[in-house]
Amino acid sequence: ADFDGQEVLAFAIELAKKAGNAILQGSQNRKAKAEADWESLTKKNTADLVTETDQAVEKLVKETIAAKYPTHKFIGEESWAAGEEAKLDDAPTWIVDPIDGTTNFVTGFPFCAISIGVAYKQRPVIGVVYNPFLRRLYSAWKGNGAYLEYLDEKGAQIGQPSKLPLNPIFPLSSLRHAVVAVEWGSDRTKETIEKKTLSFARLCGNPEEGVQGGQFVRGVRSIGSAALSCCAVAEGALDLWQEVGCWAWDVCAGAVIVQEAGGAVVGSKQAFLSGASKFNDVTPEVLQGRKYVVIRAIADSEGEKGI
Ligand code: LIP
Repeated sequence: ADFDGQEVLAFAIELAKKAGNAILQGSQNRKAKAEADWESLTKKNTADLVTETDQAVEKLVKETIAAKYPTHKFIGEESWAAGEEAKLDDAPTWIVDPIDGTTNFVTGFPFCAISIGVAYKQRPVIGVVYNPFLRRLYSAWKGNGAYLEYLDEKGAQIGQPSKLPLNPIFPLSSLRHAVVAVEWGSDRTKETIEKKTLSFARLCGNPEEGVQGGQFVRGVRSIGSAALSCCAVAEGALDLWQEVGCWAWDVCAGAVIVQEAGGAVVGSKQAFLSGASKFNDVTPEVLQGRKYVVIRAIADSEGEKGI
């Protein structure tokens, strides 16, 4: 076969550990550096950052992949920012965010990760997300389950059992019992922020309906990393995550992990219109659509009321 999923997964896991170490190294003094020179970190605006570490880690990952799999394609956040095209075709394509949660990385909020996804025939099939600060490594291969490993400082597994299968025990029965993550993103135009504020307000509650009758969710979070939000849904730590405006490299790996843990990934438009679980196919349009809802399996049709 031209694509050996098991081998690619094992390689991606080792690569994520290597990249994780580089991220940890790069985190020394990152804040002092940032305070000294915010301008040089800014991409499209002050809410959109890139650091030397993002670029160095992407280079490391890209070169290591090219040496092992010269025929595979590569789409990366920083390569794209530097002008490379990000076209998805049927070839195995690595879709990588060297540091997902760059703002967290700079400020030291320990929720950032290297996100390594692989799409084959335009569908995400391998996902590895590693948070080197909390030493949690999530991995999945389409059709073969999703796992969480806790690592020690040398990258070896710890704990008993050290590799947990991710399989949310019970599906979400109602949005009223849900802890939902949403993001403000880096697009701060009036139109976008107004729309997002409105949907956050709808999620949090309708004051006219009162506390008892309202449809509001139990809790709202924003953790600042799309990849880790997907993994949190896979773990059952979050019930739903929604974002408009992030990119394929933020979600490719997380999408496989969530699906293999029994959750669903859908484009925002489809979400809740006919039951998210019916759309659990990450088509190229969903992957590149920049609007995502990631959700634990829904137990009943409550979701059809929309959010
Ligand atoms: C970021 C995300 C974050 C999201 C931003 C951005 P970066 O990725 O993971 O959750 O709100 O839109 O895409 O820039 O830190 O790699």
